[in-house]
Formats: sequence, C-alpha cells, structure tokens
Amino acid sequence: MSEQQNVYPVRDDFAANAWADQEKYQAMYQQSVDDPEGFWADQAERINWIKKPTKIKHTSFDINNVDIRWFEDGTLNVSANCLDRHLEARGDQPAIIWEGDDPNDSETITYRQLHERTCKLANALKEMGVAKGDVVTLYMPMIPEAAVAMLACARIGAIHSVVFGGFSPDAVAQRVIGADSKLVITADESVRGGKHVPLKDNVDAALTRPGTEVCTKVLVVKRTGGDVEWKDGRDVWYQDAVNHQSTDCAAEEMGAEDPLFILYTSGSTGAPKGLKHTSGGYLTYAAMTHQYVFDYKEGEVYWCTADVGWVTGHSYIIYGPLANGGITLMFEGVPSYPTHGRMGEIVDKHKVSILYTAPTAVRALMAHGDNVMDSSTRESLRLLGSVGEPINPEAWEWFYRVIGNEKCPIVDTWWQTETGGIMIAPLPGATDLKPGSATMPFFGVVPALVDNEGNELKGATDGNLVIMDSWPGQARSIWNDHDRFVQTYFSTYKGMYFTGDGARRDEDGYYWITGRVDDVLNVSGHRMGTAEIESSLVAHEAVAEAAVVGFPHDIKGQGIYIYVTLNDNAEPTDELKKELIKWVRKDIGPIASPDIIQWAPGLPKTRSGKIMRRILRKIAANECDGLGDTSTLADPSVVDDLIEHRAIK
Ligand code: 6R9
Repeated sequence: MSEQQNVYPVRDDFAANAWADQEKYQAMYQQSVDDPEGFWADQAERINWIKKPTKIKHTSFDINNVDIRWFEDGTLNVSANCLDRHLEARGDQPAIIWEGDDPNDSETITYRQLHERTCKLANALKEMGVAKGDVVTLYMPMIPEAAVAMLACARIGAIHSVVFGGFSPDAVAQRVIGADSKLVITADESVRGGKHVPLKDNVDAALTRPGTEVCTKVLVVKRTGGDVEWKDGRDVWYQDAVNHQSTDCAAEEMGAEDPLFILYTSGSTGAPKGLKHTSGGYLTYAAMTHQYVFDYKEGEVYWCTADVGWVTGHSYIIYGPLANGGITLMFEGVPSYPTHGRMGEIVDKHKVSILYTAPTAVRALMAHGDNVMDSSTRESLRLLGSVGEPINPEAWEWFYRVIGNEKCPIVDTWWQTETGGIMIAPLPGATDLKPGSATMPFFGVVPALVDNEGNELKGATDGNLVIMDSWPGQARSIWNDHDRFVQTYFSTYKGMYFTGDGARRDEDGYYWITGRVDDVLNVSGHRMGTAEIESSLVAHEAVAEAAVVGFPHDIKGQGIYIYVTLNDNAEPTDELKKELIKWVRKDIGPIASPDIIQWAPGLPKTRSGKIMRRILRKIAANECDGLGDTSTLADPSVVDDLIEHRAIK
C-alpha cells in the first residue's frame, strides 16, 4: 500500500450529531468484547419480544460441537418488528419508496400500507397451504412485492429462500430441490435497463427438472403483462390470491432460533451452500449495524442499491431499515439506464441522505468521467457506503469527490452472507477514514489474522482473516448439511470462524481486506465458485478439462479467465469459444459470463494431479516473471505454452 495515502479525519459536525463518536465507539466496543452477555442483553432491547430472552449467548466454535445460539429462550415475530410496532408512531410515514426501471414509475408505500399488503399475502399463503417451517422460494424482480413476500413469510413462520433474478432455471431448480420448497413466488417478467427477463418462463423450465416435483404451486405477480405459459392447478396469479384476503393476519410467535431465511452462496467447492439465518439474533444485529454504521436518523431516506437476491438486500434494504422504522428506497433498474446520470437523479428526486452501493457501480460510472453526474446535484446526501469487494483508493476518491461533493464520509463495509450483517466498517462519527480500508471491527466482532498454520499474528501484518467469537447475526448452519458448515468454516483454524478472506492490518490497527484466499471469485461484487463454473464447462461435449481463475478487471474488480483443454475430436475455434460462453451463461446465469477463454493443451498440475491455480492466476494477470516454484509440476513444459498464448500481454 502506498505510504503517502490520504486520511480523512472524522468531521466535527458529524461527530457531534452521530450515534457514536470516537469515545463512545471505544467504550461500547470494549464492553461488547469484555461482557458480550451484558452488551447483547442490552441491545436485544431494541427488538419487541413476545417473550423476552433470559439466555443471551450460547455459542461454541469447537470443531466437535459447533453450536451457535443467541437469545434462545426469547420469542418474537420479525415481520411484526418491521411493521406492526411502527404503526402507531409512523403508520403514515413511507416505509418503502419504490423507483421503477422507467424514471416515470415510482410508488411510495407507507408502513400502514406495507402492513396491509403483507397481511393479505400472508393470509393468501396460508390459504395455499404454506405453514410454519415451510420453505418458500422467491425469484422476483426488485418490486415491492419482493419485500412483501419476504415479510409475509416471516409473518407466518415460513422460511424464505430468495434466488437472484439473474440466475438460470438450473440454479432455481437446484435451490428448490435443496430446500424442499413447495412454493415459488415469481413475476411474469422483470424489467432492468428497459430489457425484459422472462422470470416465469425460467421457473417453468426449472420445474421440469427431476426432483422439483416437491414444488406444487407457483404464485405469479403481473409486472409487465408479457406472455406466459400457464399450468392450471399449479400457477396462481398473485392478485387473484390476495385480493379477497383480510388486511389482518396475526403474527406467528417464533423462537429466536427459528429460521428466518436460507440464502445460497458460492463456496470454493461443490454446489452453492444454503446458509441458514435465524430470527432474534439476526434482526438485532441487522438493526443495530444499520443504525450505527449508516448513522441512520428518523425520517431520512436511505438507499441501498443491492438486489434483494443478495444478503445485502436482505439485511440492508429490508430487515435492518424496516426494523428501525426507516425509509428504504428500492430501485428496480440499473444505474446506467436511461443514462449514466440515473443514480444521481434518483438521489435528487427522492432526497436520499444515505447511499450504499458497490465499488463495481462506482467504477462503471467513473469510466464515463466526472460529467456523468452533471444531471444532478446530490445535495441531500450526507453519507456514502460501499460493499461487496475491496474498493480501490482511486474509486474511493472519485466516489467521495464526484458523487459525494467532498462532504460525505464513506463507510466501506466488509461482511459476508455468512455473517448476516456488517463486521468491519467505520462508524462515520467515530472513525477516521483511509480510502481502501474497511477500518475497524463493529461492536462484538473480534477479528484476528492468522498464518497458514493458524497461529495468531500480532501487530501490523498480512494474514488470513478469522473471527474469534460469535456475534448475533452469524449464520447458524448450512441447510441440511451441518457437517459442511463445520468443515467449511471451523476446520481450517481450530476454534475460529474462517472467513475465506485475506487481510492486512496496519500500524493503526486498521483492516484492509485483500480478497479471497480460496477458490471463490468476486466478479462485480458477486461471489462465484471456480468449481461451479468448471463443472458447467466440463459438462460440454467438447471440453476435457477446464480451470477457472480471476484476473484484474477495471470495472468488475475481477474478470473470469478460463483455461480449456478440449477433447481430441474438438476444434479450437472462435465459434466454440462463443458457444462455451453461452453455455456457462445459460447454465449459471449472465453474471458468470466468461471474459476470456484460452485454449490449453495441458494444465499445470502437481504430481498428485492438483491444478496449480496460483500459476494460472499469474499467467492470466500477465505476471509471468514471478511464477514461483514450478519444480513440483508433473510437466513443467505446459507452462511455456500457456505463457506464449496468454490473452493479456
Ligand atoms: C456482503 C457481501 C462476501 C465476500 C467477502 C469478501 C467480499 C464484501 C467487502 C469485501 C472487501 C469489502 N467483500 N465486502 N471485500 N471489502 N467492503 O458482499 O456478501 O456476497 O457473501 O460476499 O465479498 O471477499 O468474503 P457476499
């Protein structure tokens, strides 16, 4: 890292009005690690419990007994916490401001209206036979019904599993099967950047796959009115299901440790993992982080640009903001449509105070130059946030200067699907900022850096990022596969949660996330397992073997670089490259689109047959001088061929 890097000290006016200044952060942090029981018992007060918990923390990272429970004897309902309890004080205040893909399309939904819509759908779900503990799959556009569907599930104790609307039919099928899901909620089509995506067709295709018979109902929101096939007895129009329902629906009393949702995410091996999140601890943590990290104040309009298909959408479009009685903006479209000025225009139109987005979006705008923001003033903004991948200092500075008019602190928030909420981030009234650093741990979070043997490293150093003790938002397990949960997160370093990320800690104790140290790619902030893409490719008849690595990409952060060894009878043509790219897009979804395919007559392997990705990563990045030790390769000569034909020189 550069030595002369900028530091942005906390501004006095910010510190004076923030939920936490530096002194308060330090005192609270100290208490949170010295006395987690007392600290989190106090924090649990932010939730309306039906039965208040007396048992606060019961957690073990011991490999023989990984067991994570928070507030376990408490009961609550998450949807009542996000809706009912706000009705008296702010029933007529907006809960959701929805901005459509088309700039002329928007809608404001008050807490009272959101409550009514949620109750109606909850009643409809019950009528369709959905009961407490059932899993409902959501494959939806970014429309208010997506929020309503999540909250309606939570209301009746059903568990939602949201599948990102950009995923393929196979991904939907895999998740329906994996979670034994009886019902899918979808829409006829989604609209993004003026283009329609046939969600219902995709669901139809998904439900022809063997194993999906468990799913017997599909509820379809009419979004565009586009043509859809209809399967009588299975398919139901959303409007027909909800219209006649009552606007009252009692909220089910749930245990703090009852599951709230499953969310699938990629790992370094095998099929995506369905992380299981529960109710009491998750909500406490989502609400608290939303309040402190974004310094959220009553009445402010807050906009998180993520999709509800990702964990960021769960915690920071829906649950955190609504638990806090906030106003959350939900955007259906993309920042580049109809023009690259759209993001700023939305900020002006709805007087957004807090804008939480991803480095890839910032870099994409930055590529169009400073004038890209000329169509807006963004005067309402007071805080910016970043999530999904490391933000490079250049993008940070541009975000600060051009989007934030040099007056808004940026909170760079590091966290994961597995962590449920933000783990390492500045508090804007407490933490001096360094562009590119996620800075300091949130309350109750004890990060550490370890070497490859698991020895804790002290002081300024690089290392593998682990978390030493549990926090309430942590995922409890992998759906139907607790062994895999234990193996993936607790077996690498004994007694610690392993994040899969590398990080550096500087002399001020600031954390700088350096990226994944496992075989997980981060493309535009989306996680993807190299194994998933490889297994898709080898299913193609022309492909004998494939190795996937990330390479530095200006906009996406990482691009997808693929080495393909063809079967003897296949010709290495450009047409075949195009076909393979299409193949992967169709199999996994457009976000997994390969950027570069290189034909590889052979792959560098150890004598035990393991592909040496370290070497492939270097060749893809055009760093061929520092390939390191190649002496353990079974056939070192394959490397020369790969270097000669590398795509980036
Ligand atoms: C919330 C989310 C998690 C992975 C994580 C890390 C990367 C996320 C980051 C960041 C550096 C940040 N990541 N935020 N890296 N700085 N502020 O993104 O969850 O989709 O599960 O991805 O993303 O590599 O391990 P998820």
